[in-house]
Amino acid sequence: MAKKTTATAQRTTTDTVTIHDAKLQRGQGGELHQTADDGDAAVLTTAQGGPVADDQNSMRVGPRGPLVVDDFHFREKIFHFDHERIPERVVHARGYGAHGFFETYASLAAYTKADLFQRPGERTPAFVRFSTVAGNKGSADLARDVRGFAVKLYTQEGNWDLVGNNIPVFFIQDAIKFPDLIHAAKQEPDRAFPQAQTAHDTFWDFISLTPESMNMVMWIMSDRTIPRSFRFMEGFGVHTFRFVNAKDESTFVKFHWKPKLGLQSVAWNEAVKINGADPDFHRRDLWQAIQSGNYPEWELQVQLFDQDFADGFDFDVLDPTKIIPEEILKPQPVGRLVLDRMPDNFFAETEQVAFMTQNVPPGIDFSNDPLLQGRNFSYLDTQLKRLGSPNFTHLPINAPKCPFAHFQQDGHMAMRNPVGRANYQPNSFNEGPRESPMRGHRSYAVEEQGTKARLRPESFADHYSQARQFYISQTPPEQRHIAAALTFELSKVETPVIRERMVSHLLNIDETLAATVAQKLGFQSMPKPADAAVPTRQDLEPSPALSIVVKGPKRFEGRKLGILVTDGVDAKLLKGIMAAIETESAVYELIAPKVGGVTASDGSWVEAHHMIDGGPSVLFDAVVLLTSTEAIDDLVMEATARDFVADAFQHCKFIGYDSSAVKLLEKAGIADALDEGVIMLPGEDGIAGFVSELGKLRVWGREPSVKLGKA
Ligand code: HDD
Repeated sequence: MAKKTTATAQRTTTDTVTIHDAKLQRGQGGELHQTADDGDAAVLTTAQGGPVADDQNSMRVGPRGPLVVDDFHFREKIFHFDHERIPERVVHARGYGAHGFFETYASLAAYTKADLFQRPGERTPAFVRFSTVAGNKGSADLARDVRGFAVKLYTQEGNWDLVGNNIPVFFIQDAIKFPDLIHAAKQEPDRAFPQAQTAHDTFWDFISLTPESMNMVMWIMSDRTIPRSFRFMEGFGVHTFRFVNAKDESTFVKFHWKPKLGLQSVAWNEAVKINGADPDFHRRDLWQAIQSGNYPEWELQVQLFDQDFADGFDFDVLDPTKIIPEEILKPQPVGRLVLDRMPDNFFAETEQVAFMTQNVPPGIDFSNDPLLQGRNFSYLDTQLKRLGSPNFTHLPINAPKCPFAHFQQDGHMAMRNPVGRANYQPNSFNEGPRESPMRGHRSYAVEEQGTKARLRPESFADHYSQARQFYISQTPPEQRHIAAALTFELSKVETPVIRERMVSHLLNIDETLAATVAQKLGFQSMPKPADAAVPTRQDLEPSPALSIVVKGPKRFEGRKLGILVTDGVDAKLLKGIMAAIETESAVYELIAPKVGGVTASDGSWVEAHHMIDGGPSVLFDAVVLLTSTEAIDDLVMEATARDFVADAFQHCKFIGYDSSAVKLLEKAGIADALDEGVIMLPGEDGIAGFVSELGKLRVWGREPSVKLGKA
């Protein structure tokens, strides 16, 4: 006898079952269907709009027979699914975006006619996408990598895309090297690994053969490439651009985004663990902040300068591997960017958003930076490849929000089609838009001359001086992290000559750094310094603005406290800490030994966000241990609880604890090493004093003793 395998046979009992607020009901043949017939739900249709009677079972001949080809609903559903993916971005594949606005502080009419900078208080809608560069779309958030910081501003005179990074310099000086750089950085082509990592031979091979990358190398080996949150990183337009005013006068400009909450990064050992505990750490952070109304904010600052400044500056302002130190040219605040809304749909908005450096409104123009000019050529192509049609500007996320009119027509998926007879101009029918010499974009009328050739200017030849300046501008812990990062990355390089070549470059940057890395890599002798076209300048002053620690926050605002609680937790102390954290505009999450929560000393139930396994201390900026004499003996037996404390300690975090938690400090092996960052609560200055201490974020003085990142 044939087995009965239909849905009817498998589902037996009740006639109506509620699943996700929809109803399952039996059809005429007894099959179960999710149905809208007696509820508020919309009727499920095909893409052609036809109502669907059964979305659970494909059409077949008999209960165990073959499927039939006239099941158009099945065909359409599977066809569409098969085509859901579009190519991921060739770089910056993994990203996360949000909507917001840019608000102008004061008129910049003296410098630029760009409409968004004319009226104080004016708000321009914005969409921002943050990204990592090398990893594929599904890679982890805490990869050591540059972060993209791409801003689309929907101005009244067209979209302006400022497609920047969280680092103000770049690896290469000429866009023709970009494919080589990216090929070298991504997975090696034969083995397809490592994913989202530069710690491999091909990357360091290319870098060690490309001395112009050395300034960028210092930046990427610093903690800038392991940010704690998108919310706590800077953004940079990198290149020198031009402002052009109504009188057609030009001023050079560099763009900087400064996070209101200050800079913050994680430790490398922490990054590695975060990637395991929560590969979506940065996404979740942005999502949670915006959904809870803690809107991240950046100030736009501009460095403005003229040709005389450019001529007198130590380096070529067209060279994208150089900065203009803030101490030499102070950035001016000109507005703020606030992100206050997550996309409704990730694919429609974040995945399909198309940034292009060449999208500039009237009043903003390019300089002759060869990297910028090459980028202006590249970004249009990639959108066509990725989005599949020249009509990608018809997608709502890419469409301007100002009136627009042109004669571009047809093509795949044309959503907006011109009406009328004349689809060209000039025409005799007085139809369609006309150009406006007064309003339209005009490039700055710079006079150019020269011999056509493939060349690199002499003024781009100094590859080490600013790398040195960056290094000497860092605080001691930050310098240690650079040495440790270089050691780690080069330890993964299998080809000895590549390691040696890198150390020979480091010798031109800082001898102590080179010696530290060489010693850790086990060099028996030092290589010679790399040949340098220009000797490294020793006279450049340190620029404190280059340090993350110096630019850190003043308060714990915007950060997250992890509170480990057990049954019997002191209810009053816990409530006091939670209230103080809220007053600080920070957030907390509770971690308990079991899923669910704990019963506090006053008998109240305290709901926990995580069990210890799911809420390791790497997910928090500081931690508190609140337990009880009844619960502590069980707690210390949990390896995850001991790791929670030991990790927080070795990552130099502040740890608050109550007297019952002393045993946990002992079992975690830190009881003998307590310092000013491990604070018994409520503490001498009360809970408010403890929370104020948290604003320092890390006890860097502890680091040498725990040997975190000590190269
Ligand atoms: Fe690029 C994407 C930033 C050099 C070619 N780039 C891309 C994104 C950012 C940057 C943030 C992601 C945009 C998004 O979120 O969709 N790129 C930079 C910066 C550079 C830079 C700051 C140097 C200062 N890029 C650069 C060069 C080239 C490209 C020299 C090619 C000659 N970049 C691309 C691209 C991408 C891209 C292939 C991939 C996806 C996309 O454009 O939309 O065209």
